[in-house]
Amino acid sequence: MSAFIIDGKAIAAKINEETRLEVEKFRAAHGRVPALAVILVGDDPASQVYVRNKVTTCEKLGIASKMIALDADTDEKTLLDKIAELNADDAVDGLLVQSPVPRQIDEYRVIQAISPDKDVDCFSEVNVGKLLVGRERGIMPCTPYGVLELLRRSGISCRGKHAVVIGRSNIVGKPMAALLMQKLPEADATVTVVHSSTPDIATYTRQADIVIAAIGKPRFVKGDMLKKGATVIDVGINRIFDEKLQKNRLVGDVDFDEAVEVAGAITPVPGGVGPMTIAMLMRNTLVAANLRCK
Ligand code: BQF
Repeated sequence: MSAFIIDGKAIAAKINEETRLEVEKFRAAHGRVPALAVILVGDDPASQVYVRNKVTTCEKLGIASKMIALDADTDEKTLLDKIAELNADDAVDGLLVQSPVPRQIDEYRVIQAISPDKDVDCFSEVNVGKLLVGRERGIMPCTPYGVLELLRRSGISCRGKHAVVIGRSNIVGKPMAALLMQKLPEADATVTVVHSSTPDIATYTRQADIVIAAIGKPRFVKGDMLKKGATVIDVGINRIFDEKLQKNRLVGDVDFDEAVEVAGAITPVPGGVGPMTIAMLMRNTLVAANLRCK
């Protein structure tokens, strides 16, 4: 029996439609639309695709967007000045700097420079702190929250289940674990985090009801690392050269062909978590706009 394939693209489209209607209400109430500013430093091709996804989705939902492209050799001061300008700009509700930034710039300092009220990525110390103590104001980390929504809207409960998160990044692994263990109806899991220094990752994943793969290693999770019927959420986006197709293609952190035969439900790459990340960014922008109007 092959696993149920969770259609992230379709679920994200549903969420985006809900956001579009809320944007319309916001416009009726405030006489303007929510606005997102995206700063891109340099010309990394993957980053360009991600920024384009964000800007085009904004356009579809009626959210105003502003893309600020800076040269690859931009210094930190110039970027921090730009952030300060956008922090002070009343027409901007959400602000993010596309990751990664070039080496001459300290990404941590850049993230902390963004006003927590406009921090729609939910990366700032204040917002991460609020998430951890269960006091978020509505802005949630995009990818982890997207994963939770994907599960909830697929009718997969996390309550009391054993969730194993592979990876401990500040963007996915850590906030994912924090969210999953929240005492909320859509979370409430028993959480294990494994990472690059864990000796035998398979020992843990074989005990998991839900596996969330976010390690950035193409097809790392094999079929024999999974319990029969487990839910497998693949957060990985890796570009590999496909010998058969003789071109680059996207693969996740999960060996899909193997895992689909063992899992009960699984997300594909592309069309799984990726579109959800964008949908939650749009939602965060709307939430930030509503909070700023209070
Ligand atoms: C899809 C990202 C690593 C590092 C920085 C849809 C996206 C990707 C895939 C997308 C990502 C990954 C984004 C699909 C934004 C997700 O159909 O599968 C959308 O645009 N993402 C990012 O902004 O920065 C990253 C991954």
